[in-house]
Amino acid sequence: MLSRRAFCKNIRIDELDGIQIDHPKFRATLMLQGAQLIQFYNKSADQELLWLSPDAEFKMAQSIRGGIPICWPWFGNLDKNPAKIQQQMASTADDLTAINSSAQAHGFARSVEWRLKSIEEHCQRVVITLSLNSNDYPNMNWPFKCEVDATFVFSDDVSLELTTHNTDNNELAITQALHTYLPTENIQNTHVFGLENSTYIDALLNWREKKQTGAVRFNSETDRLYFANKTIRAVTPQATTLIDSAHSASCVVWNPWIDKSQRLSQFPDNGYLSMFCIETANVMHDMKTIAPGSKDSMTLRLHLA
Ligand code: TA6
Repeated sequence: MLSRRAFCKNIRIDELDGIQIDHPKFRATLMLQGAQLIQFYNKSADQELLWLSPDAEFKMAQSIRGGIPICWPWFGNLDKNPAKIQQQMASTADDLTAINSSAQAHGFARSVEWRLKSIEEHCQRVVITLSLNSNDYPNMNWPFKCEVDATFVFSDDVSLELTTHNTDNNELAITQALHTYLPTENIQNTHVFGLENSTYIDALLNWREKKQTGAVRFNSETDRLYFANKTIRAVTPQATTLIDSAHSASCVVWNPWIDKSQRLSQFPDNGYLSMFCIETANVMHDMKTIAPGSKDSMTLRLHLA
């Protein structure tokens, strides 16, 4: 772990280690488990760009509710993924049934500890890379050798580049998402622009395909996989956040609303009023197939308008 640096210091919250960065432009908290950014505060704008559940727990092998969980090497429930993703995990139909029932939602990267690969501190920005490799998850019956890097560039804004390096001799298929939790002072006065006229799969309507008309608004449980790759503008009463992505042509929009809020772990019953998720992704047919020895990246940039 780090020795004391200009802006970065080691922290521990309950069972988990992390890095706290206090820079003239921003403050951020990055946990080693899951390479999970749980807080980013823009000092000049006096704005928190991420939402962290007030009931968040910091326990080994359990994803933290909030910030930007990294969903990898699959998104959501394995059995809702393309056949290629599922078949990588199992050679027979029986194995597949067994795997689908036991595989954790959103993959395992968010519940294992990543290693600190590098830190660069500059007067205008701080760059931190955490990495995960096959030796870090031996008991996840993930049959591939690969190295994953999560590179964060912090300044007035924050970018995250997730790079998968296939170091195996076989082709690797993944789905993935940066499951970004955003804050709002009023979910019913929150609008998401940039997805107009795009196609989406509605996970609450039997995964039926639909078309978005106008801005996305929230007045009930919302769980949609959009296929679009434009800048997304999330407008809340307190701020407008721009979400730019690269090498991603899909994005998940989610709010649990009342009933699901009561079933979710680490989530207050009224949590749905103060958060929503816009998840930069490669899901469904936007999955990535990586040849042996090749690399593939997906990038997210969060900034205030
Ligand atoms: O991204 C939306 C979603 O797949 C929802 O269906 C909901 O399950 C959410 O992710 C949170 O999942 P988690 O496993 O973090 O509770």
